[in-house]
Amino acid sequence: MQENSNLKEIVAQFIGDSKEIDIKPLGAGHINDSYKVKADEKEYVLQRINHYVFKNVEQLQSNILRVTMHIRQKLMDAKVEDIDRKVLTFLPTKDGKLYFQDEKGDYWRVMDFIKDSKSYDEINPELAYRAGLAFGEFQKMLADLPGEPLFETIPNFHNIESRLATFRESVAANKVGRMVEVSDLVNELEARADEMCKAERMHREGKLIKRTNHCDTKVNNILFDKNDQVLCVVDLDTVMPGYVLSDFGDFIRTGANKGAEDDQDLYNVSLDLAIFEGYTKGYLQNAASFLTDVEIENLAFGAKLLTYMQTVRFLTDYIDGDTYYKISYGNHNLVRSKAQFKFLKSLEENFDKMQEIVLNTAAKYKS
Ligand code: GN1
Ligand code: MG
Repeated sequence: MQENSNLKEIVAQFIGDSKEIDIKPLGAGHINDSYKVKADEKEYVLQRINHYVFKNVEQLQSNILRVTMHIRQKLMDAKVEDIDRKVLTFLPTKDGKLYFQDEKGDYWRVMDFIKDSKSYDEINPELAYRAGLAFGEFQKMLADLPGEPLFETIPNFHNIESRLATFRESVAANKVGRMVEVSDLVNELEARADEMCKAERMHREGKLIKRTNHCDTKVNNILFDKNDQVLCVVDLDTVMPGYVLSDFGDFIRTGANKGAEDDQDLYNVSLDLAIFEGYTKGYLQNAASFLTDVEIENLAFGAKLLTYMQTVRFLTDYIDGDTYYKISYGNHNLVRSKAQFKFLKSLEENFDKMQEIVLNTAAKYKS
């Protein structure tokens, strides 16, 4: 953790000097570092933006500003109460910028902390239903974002063809000699590669469109209030154009897994169909009206694709010697890869049921 006195100076760039200030680490993101700041009774979130991952912080923050302003306007138009807890508010620096770059070259931002909020790593079908409504609403609100499409804050972020190309380079380079351990898993992934590239093919053929997506719909990126009602969607770094099946799929990957993303006990890892059903119902209740048939028909595939993609990404990082994701122990990325692959197999076993749930639910909410 960064020296606290440094952090205080950084916070002062956004809120000026405070009489009393307390700064503690917050959350469990794999990329950025987050801190909770309490300064003279007000609470904030301070984040160091990982600029090795997000190479253009200016564009990143400009996306986030456009997205939060647009949502705020929608909430105001709809006369929603308590708007400050329903959309993130970023603070400008003394110089009017949305980030501060320190002398080491690190990038920082500050947002208001949303009071009395919590997030879950494990949820139940009712909460999944509410999360589905929230992500459906999020896409709906951003459907008419004016102006140019958002920047791709990470180019080809959810493009599996590009992820596989990188993966294959890492396999061939075998930089740290870990290939012997993982060759079976590599073969399993290669056996599915063609199927998984289906979305990119459909896009090229003009059949599958891109919309403004969240692109990190992890279950813990939804904030709930003390009565378990959804407040808002957070972690907007990757909001960018993408396929809706990606957002649907990433929630199922994280929210509908009976085990953890990095479960060491693969016995724990499998699909919870009731959560799948809850999320599908919430999501389609808000989204069925604007989705195309092709988008709907591929939502369940999205769950497989995003789980597959995450397996590929964790395994690539393991083979490269752990340069991207924060890890807590030596073979953490390998454990993550195996747990994700086990979840993929569970999705494959349940695929027909998932597809049936999606199609039946869509029929109910369409028109
Ligand atoms: C990263 O930092 P976090 O936990 O919000 C990653 C996601 C992955 C996720 C895996 C920018 O998200 O794409 O799905 O880890 N974010 C980036 O848990 O790579
Ligand atoms: Mg994230």
